[in-house]
Amino acid sequence: TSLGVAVIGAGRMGADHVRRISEVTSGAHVAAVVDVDIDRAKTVAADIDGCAAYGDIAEAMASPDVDAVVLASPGIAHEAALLTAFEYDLPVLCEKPLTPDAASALRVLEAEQRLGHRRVQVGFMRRYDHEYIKLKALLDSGELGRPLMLHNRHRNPSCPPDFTSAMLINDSVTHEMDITRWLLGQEITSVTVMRPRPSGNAPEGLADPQFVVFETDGGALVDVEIYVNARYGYQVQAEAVCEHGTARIGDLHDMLVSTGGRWGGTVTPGFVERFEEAYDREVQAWVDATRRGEVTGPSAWDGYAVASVCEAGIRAQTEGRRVEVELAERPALYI
Ligand code: ISE
Repeated sequence: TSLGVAVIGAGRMGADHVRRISEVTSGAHVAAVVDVDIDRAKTVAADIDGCAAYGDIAEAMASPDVDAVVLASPGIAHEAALLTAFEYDLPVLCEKPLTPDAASALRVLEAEQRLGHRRVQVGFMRRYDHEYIKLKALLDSGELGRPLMLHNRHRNPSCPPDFTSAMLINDSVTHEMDITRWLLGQEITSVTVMRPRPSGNAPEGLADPQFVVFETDGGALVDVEIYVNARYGYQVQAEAVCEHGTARIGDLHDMLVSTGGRWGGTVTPGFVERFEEAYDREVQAWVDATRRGEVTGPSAWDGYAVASVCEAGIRAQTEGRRVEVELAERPALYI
């Protein structure tokens, strides 16, 4: 039988997941759309046969039509929604961040442990991008030897008007925190943040771009250039430098055109387009695992670990120094 999904949050990501589950994913349907703004929920639900709209999360979760939850509300609302989902023992695909800070993420971890089984997959969709998957397979094969350094570039054409200097770290670089831990199979132990004189494209007062350095417990060094007002498009690249070779992703062009004395391809306009296939694969993998009664993919532990690295990152940014990451011990449920 088809999995009945409640999508919580009818904003950009929520509406995109509603479309995806309805049109792309197999084995699932959107049974409910939930938003504090009930009119917004109704508008999104109206396009889907048999889909209910709710203003209240618990009410939606109590519905017999709801088997699982996609959580796409703002991060600040995640903790309460996750704890409610645990009460109903529902599987949740939780958009990043798990929660906005490490203390609340730890509370979620503890609640999931009390439940006794994993229920949460965190929406770090880069792990489902075919280029990152290839890079991880190559690194895991050992063919290039030990990874020494990882260079990352993360560029957005522009940022939302309310974007702050801290958000470059905890909204954007958060993806590199997860992908670094996943690619290398190592924890990040310290963060340093440096910044050049801000770009003239950036709104007044925003420290954009920034240059972030991670150290890891495996002795690797990782840098991230984050530039959220790069204008020309959305670009995410990574290069691993290993003992016996290097591997680089994110240059993929699906067509090269030569004309007028120049050659080139196109740059994707935003993350929805760049990672479209990754999102599709992520949601399909989540639905398939859920129907088998399993939970796979990035866990609440990964969400917590990234929240801890974010905290060190924000301190490193404001205090202008290298800050060590404080990480709790990894509970047995996540080993
Ligand atoms: C946004 O929240 C994302 O998740 C995108 O993947 C990232 O590129 C962007 O910088 C963030 O603001």
